[in-house]
Amino acid sequence: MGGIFGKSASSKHCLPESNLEVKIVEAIRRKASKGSAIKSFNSIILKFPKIDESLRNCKAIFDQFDEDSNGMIDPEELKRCFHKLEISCTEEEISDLFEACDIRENMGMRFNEFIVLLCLVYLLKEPAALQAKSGMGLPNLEATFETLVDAFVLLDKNKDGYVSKNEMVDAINETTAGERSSGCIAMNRFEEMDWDKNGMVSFKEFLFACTRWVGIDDVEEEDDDAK
Ligand SMILES: [Ca+2]
Ligand SMILES: [Ca+2]
Ligand SMILES: [Ca+2]
Repeated sequence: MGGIFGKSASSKHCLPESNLEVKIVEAIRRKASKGSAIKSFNSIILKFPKIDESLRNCKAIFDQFDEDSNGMIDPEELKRCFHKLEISCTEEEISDLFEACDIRENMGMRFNEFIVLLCLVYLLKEPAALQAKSGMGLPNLEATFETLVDAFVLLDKNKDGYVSKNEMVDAINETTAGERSSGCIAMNRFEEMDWDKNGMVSFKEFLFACTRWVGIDDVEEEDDDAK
């Protein structure tokens, strides 16, 4: 799929890696042009307990769509999920999203991968399809996604759709003394967030980091990987 031009050996440096990545960056920039509802890094930190709770509540949704209860949402289950939530995506969009979020590459969405995927859908679909109806019909979750997008937009000071190390440092410098420890933690984790080590944190990388911070990815981390 999409392999018409083959892969030029070493050109993947700062270039967006896929169509989906391009769309995500565009959507983030669009949001950025409207400004962030969040004004400070402190308030992001303060919102974490609420984000945590909301994402955990999402487990029920995950379980509902994991029809065979194997702990993963496979491509077919995902299609039915989108249908049920009235998310209109083309087959290609669904498989792009799936591929982007299936970081273990086992053709199944784990809970944390599913959350990231839904949040990307929220971001990408928001202007057109979703707002017309009552969103995904998951108001709490959507509010959380909005917070996550706002948080990212706040960090992305130059509005290029990525968070650089300098932007992270700036955000931390803006925190008040009392919050500095949290800021330092965020700083230490910048490297860990930036998986592909290109010096930029993409929105997807940021989302996966958020699921790690609230501890969602260790819920069922170890149990059935070995099969
Ligand atoms: Ca399943
Ligand atoms: Ca930036
Ligand atoms: Ca990166």
